[in-house]
Amino acid sequence: MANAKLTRRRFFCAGAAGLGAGLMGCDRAAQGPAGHSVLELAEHVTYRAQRLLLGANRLAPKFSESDISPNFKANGTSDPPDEAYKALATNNFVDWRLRVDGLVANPLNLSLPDLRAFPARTQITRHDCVEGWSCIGKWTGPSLSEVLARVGARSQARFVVFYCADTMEGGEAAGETKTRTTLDNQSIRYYESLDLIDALHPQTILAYEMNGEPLPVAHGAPLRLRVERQLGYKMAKYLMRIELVDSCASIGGGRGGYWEDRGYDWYAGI
Ligand SMILES: Nc1nc2c(c(=O)[nH]1)N[C@H]1C(S)=C(S)[C@@H](COP(=O)(O)O)O[C@H]1N2
Ligand SMILES: [Mo]
Repeated sequence: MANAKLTRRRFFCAGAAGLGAGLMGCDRAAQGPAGHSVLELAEHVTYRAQRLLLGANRLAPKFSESDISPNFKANGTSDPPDEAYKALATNNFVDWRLRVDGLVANPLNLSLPDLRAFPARTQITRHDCVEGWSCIGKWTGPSLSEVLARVGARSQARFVVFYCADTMEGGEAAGETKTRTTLDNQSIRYYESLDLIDALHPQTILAYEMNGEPLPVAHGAPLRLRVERQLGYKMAKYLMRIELVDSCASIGGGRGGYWEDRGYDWYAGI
């Protein structure tokens, strides 16, 4: 298994040098979201090669209404412990806003009605979790590309970072609130990131509906990311903020996502 992976990576690395030359400058190909180590470079070249072989705009398979899973599993956080989130949920997310900022011309705070005013896209797709289960669901919401067009991404922007409401470690979830030092007090929330190729992909949407109903809390209310050609952990739930950046190195553990900081691949293409 390990050997096969290594061989595959070698093949991709070798292939990428030739295939990529005409499409991507070396400087660009050499930059992963997390920096410039040799390992990160290898991972980056691998995903670049996969994209070249599979096509950057390849669509994820679509399914029909009858394929929709009657019980879509909820995974990871299914009921955020954070008081601020609970207050928003109690009030039916009337006061919730999505902050969109960073390397943009016009930062915005978008309410749910603001998001519903964008052209909506509906897609029935299969969600594949790295743990080995899959479920099929129907998702509705604006294309991320429409929202990014509204804020006007600057040319330096290379990654889109998604910040979530749910504390994973060290915060209210741990049941401590008062007696910690400033450092301990930093609660770690779920976050994720995409490069612009996946961010602008037509099936990458900000979903406020699941199976024709407002997104339930267990699945990320009021808004979650759907990025249909990647594994489940990329699909950030409980979105609070989207930031355009030129590097993820200074965010969280620096590897582009909560699970990435704990060893998962940043590029989780399927
Ligand atoms: N904010 C947040 N987003 C998250 C998670 C999480 O724990 N918190 N878990 C991820 C994982 S591992 C999966 S498989 C999917 C699960 O989505 P679901 O609950 O709709 O099945 O959400 C992803 N997004
Ligand atoms: Mo997952």
